[in-house]
Amino acid sequence: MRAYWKNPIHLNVRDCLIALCLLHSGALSVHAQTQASPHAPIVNKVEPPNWWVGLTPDVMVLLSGKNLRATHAQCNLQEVLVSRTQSSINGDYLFVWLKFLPQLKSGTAVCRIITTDGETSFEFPIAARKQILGRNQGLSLDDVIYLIMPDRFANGDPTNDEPVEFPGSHDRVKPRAYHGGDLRGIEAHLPYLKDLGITALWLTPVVKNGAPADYHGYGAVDEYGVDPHLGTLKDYQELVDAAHKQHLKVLFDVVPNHVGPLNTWVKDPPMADWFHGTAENHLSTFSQLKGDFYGQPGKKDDSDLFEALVDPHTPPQMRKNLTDGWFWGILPDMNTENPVVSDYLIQNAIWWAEASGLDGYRIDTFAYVPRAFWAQWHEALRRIYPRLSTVGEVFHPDPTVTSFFAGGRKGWDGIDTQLTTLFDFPLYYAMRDVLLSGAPAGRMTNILRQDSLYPHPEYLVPFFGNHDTPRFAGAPGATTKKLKLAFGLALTIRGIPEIYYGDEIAMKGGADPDNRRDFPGGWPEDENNAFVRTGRTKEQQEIFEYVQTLLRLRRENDALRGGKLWHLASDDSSYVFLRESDEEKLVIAFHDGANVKTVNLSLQGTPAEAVAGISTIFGNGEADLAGQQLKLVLPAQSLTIFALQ
Ligand SMILES: [Ca+2]
Ligand SMILES: [Ca+2]
Repeated sequence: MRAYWKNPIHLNVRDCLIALCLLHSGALSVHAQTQASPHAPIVNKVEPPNWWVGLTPDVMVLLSGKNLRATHAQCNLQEVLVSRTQSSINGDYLFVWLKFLPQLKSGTAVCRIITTDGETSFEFPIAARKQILGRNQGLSLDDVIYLIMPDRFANGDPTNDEPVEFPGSHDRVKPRAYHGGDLRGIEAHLPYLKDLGITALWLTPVVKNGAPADYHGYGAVDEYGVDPHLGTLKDYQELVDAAHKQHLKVLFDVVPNHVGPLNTWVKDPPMADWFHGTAENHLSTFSQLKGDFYGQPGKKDDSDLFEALVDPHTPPQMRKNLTDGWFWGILPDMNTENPVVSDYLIQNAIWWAEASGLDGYRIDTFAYVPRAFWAQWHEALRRIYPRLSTVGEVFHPDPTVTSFFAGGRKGWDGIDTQLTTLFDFPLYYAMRDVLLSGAPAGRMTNILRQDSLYPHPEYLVPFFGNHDTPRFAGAPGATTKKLKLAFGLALTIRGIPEIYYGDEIAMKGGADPDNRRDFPGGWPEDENNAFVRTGRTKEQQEIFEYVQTLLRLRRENDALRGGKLWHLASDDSSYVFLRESDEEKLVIAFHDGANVKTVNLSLQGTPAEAVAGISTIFGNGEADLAGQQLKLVLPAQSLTIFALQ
């Protein structure tokens, strides 16, 4: 970027020297102020720290510091106008609304802040945008997502294991401490992920967190900084670039609902209504309604009662805990109804998209944020990044609940969230119930029949595990065969599947944090390195190859990716379905019973009625086609894929 000085009259000589020096060194963008008065203004932080030409017509800058009750603000670039400012009552914050004139070129604006007690300035670099090609791509039906918790995957840089500002935070023995995994570790293992066959990464949040137990990333203290345990912004940018070069996409885990309890905003918010409530006085997300409100006494699943959010008959008061409460009673809840908060969060998402080239957002705690915000947030992002995908977390077993949050049509409230798609939590619950608790296989068919509730069910994200659920392989009743069945279903059913890191090598573990163990081989001192074949146990290799083969079949067979799903048979122990594309028809036969099973079915009246032959392309099931009569012989606990000719 290039600096130029159209209006130097507002700068004194020292300001100019400091600014030029900083520009040359690429260092800090905040100047020390020049006055000696103890009441003189000080800027410690500028959010966003920079912006881009032609991205938006204006930007709202949040300055943090001291004595920022500005009487006047002006930038040295003629094309950057200060349209208004607003300081917090205590002077610790100043919002500066900048307007960009169309002729603005790249450069660094130096903006002066004048108060009754002195003046200071801050730098605001405005760069040309990078080539758009290959960035901000969005997901497609060809994608398979791989979820990584960066602290637990691979340690690519031992020097950041315990940053100076976080003494005592690193200890691999403690399940809730930082373990040293980082962004460079992920970059170093992209070839492993390519070899496995996934196409997109979802990393749990990379923003800076504050507590020694925040290795998971969901307690932000700086919305514009990469956590120093994980690396730097440059590391993140390089990771996204490296992923793109290898045709892998990257999803950013964004958390507009809340920040961490240690965020400085909690004790000193930029506005009185920055959060829903205060540290001393706030609601919690625990629903005030109990399960019996909807006839579910003794409700066992661990989801909140989102029914109240989708129910047109609940008065706002019955929904308030969920939308305005602090998550678990501890995570400060952003007041997205405040337009300044909303703008802050929207700009933050635009900034990460532009700064890194990321391809989409996984959106945390989606249901806990008022829906009007999501409409605004998506609209602002899509204006710039029309292809950007968003995947919402609505942790709930009922499709009538989850589908309410899907974008593409308005709900009873007149709002279209514009969310691209959702994680298929209802199918997750059904798959686990079927595979681990002996529920009938038809439970899954019962979920799939409700696909009509979604505008685009083909984009749903099926999965059987993530960072918030006990490891499948560690669950009671899990076996290698069961794990294979879980992969078999998740990777052949409709949608864009998600795989949780380490499930491909049968990593074990119970509930959080035991489900977030270190990937073996990610640390130089590890005894076994499961990233390479020679380091895997027989069981690990068996699962790895199973997943790898299924992912290869997905690449080779478009019916497995975007093909239409047709039920062929469903009962207590089996589910047989057809995936149909223009080019091909595949039959997938899932059988969870303890004995071999013969399934006889007629293809008459199905899209497969005119086929002439059938052959097994995956698994050990056998098929015999006589006219339109199909006979399948399915081994105990097996998944077979047949190609129809
Ligand atoms: Ca490290
Ligand atoms: Ca909320």
